[in-house]
Amino acid sequence: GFLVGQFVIRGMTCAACVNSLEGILRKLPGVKRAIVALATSLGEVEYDPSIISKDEIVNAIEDAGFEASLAQ
Ligand code: 9UX
Repeated sequence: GFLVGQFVIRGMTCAACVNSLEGILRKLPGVKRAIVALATSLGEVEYDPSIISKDEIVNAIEDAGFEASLAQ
């Protein structure tokens, strides 16, 4: 089944950052849903752990130019 991961994302400074990052996350294989909040620096991603891991999601966020860590 799907899991939900929460990530702390640093380095987002405008709404376009949020939209861009959400688009990148939603295109990742295994990602079903992605919501990013600028005000709280948090991202929530629903994903299939048989296809993608939390660490791979962190790496994708960092490849997009932000700093990411696991929130839980
Ligand atoms: Mo806004 Mo984010 O101009 O990298 S898109 S700061």
